[in-house]
Amino acid sequence: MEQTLVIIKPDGVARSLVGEIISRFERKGFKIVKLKMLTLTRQVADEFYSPHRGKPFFEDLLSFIVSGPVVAAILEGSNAVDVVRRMIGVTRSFEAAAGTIRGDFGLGITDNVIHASDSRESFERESKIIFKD
Ligand code: FUP
Repeated sequence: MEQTLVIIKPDGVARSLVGEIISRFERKGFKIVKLKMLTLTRQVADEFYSPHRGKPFFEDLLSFIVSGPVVAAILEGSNAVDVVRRMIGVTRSFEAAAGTIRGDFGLGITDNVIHASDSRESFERESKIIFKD
């Protein structure tokens, strides 16, 4: 069965959306395999977002993701990567479709409520960084 990683970002946690968001994944049929709250260090954040190094928004992205606790989960279910990406909506929350997590709960780009792995390869890389154990 396929797995994917989601991270409820500092804005989602600060706005008390953790239960709502996790509940959506449970109701959809995903199994929660791992779940934890943590605050990323700058070093871990830099590694996590390394594919974006050098982009104009990289510094703002790092500052934002370390600004407060996040909730990370590994979800398991059929076609988890693609299904969860559809459930979160497009990057720019103000353009995300109603019914998606970003579409229903956000307006921002950097502060867009949730991260989800965009491929099996990203999941393998990202989950090793976030769940080191
Ligand atoms: P996504 O896969 O939808 O999370 O989006 P990307 O991988 O393209 O971008 C990763 C993160 O960088 C986004 F969640 C938000 C941030 N970002 C910006 O802050 N500005 C941009 O112009 C693009 C992305």
